[in-house]
Formats: sequence, C-alpha cells, structure tokens
Amino acid sequence: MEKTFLMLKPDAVQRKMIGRLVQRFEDKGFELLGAKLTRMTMKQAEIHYAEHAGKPFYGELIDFITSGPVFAMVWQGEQAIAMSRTMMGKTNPLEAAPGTIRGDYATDKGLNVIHGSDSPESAEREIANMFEPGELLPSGPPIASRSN
Ligand code: RTP
Ligand code: MG
Repeated sequence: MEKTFLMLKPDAVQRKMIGRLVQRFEDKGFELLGAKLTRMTMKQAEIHYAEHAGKPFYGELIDFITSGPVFAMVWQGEQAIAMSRTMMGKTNPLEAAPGTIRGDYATDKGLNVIHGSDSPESAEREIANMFEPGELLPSGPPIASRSN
C-alpha cells in the first residue's frame, strides 16, 4: 500500500473541478486519507517545488501555485504514485493523452490542473509540508474493513 500527495491546482479550483477530479480517484479504487482546501504559503510553495528552484519557469510556477486556493489530498492505494501519474497524463499538454486528466482538461504547460508526487520520498515531503499528522487517517488496510 502506497501513499501519494495529489493537489488540485488553483486553475482546477477556480474552474469548479474538485468534485469530478476526486471522483476519478475514488472510482479507480484509491482511498482518501485526508483533504483540505487551502492556499499555499510562499514558504510551502518553495518547499513543494524546491527541485525546480533556479529553472527559468520557477518564478511563474510559484506565482501560479500561490495565486489562489488549492485542494490538497492524501490518497492510498497499490502503486498509488505511478498509477495516479498515469491518470494525470504528461506535463506537456500536447503529449497528455485524451482520457487522462491533463489530456482532457489542460491546454497549458503551467495551468495543468493537478499535481501528483513522483516518488515515495517526494510524497513524504509533500504530505508533511501541507498536513499535520492529526489531519490524516492512518494508512493501512482498506478503510471499509477497519473497526473504527
Ligand atoms: P507537478 O510537479 O506540478 O505535478 O508536474 P509534473 O511532475 O508533471 O512536472 P514537473 O517536471 O515536476 O514540473 C512542475 C511544474 O512546472 C511546470 N513546468 N513548466 N515551462 C516548462 O518547461 C515547464 N516545465 C515544467 C509545469 O506546470 C509542471 O506542472
Ligand atoms: Mg513534479
């Protein structure tokens, strides 16, 4: 069982896409461990995108991700990281296949609707950056089979 951090970016929240995007991950069989509508602080944005610091698009990226509320989520599932990135589609909208989230909803490399962790290490860091431990259900067996 793997955990991943998925985040609906300001363009998705502004376009009122939260419901239909959450639906895709529920339909796939992932389980939601926590979620919140929040605005990323500058500090959180810098931690979240630390790997891109210094790149030509970095300033634009930070401006965009802090420009409005995001919907931050933690999901669990078998191979949740790779599977959710497949569901998201490629970063470049020209390469994002129809049927994927970006393929269906994004035309811009920056305003691309959703973020998903790219490794277990990134997931840990990204989750800790946006959630207190008490805000999340513990990961583990399917929630339906738990006794509390
Ligand atoms: P994300 O981190 O947002 O989930 O996206 P990703 O893994 O598909 O792409 P990544 O390489 O991590 O890049 C992070 C975000 O930076 C913007 N970007 N712009 N202009 C460019 O060449 C360029 N490259 C990346 C995108 O908005 C991407 O989501
Ligand atoms: Mg990335």
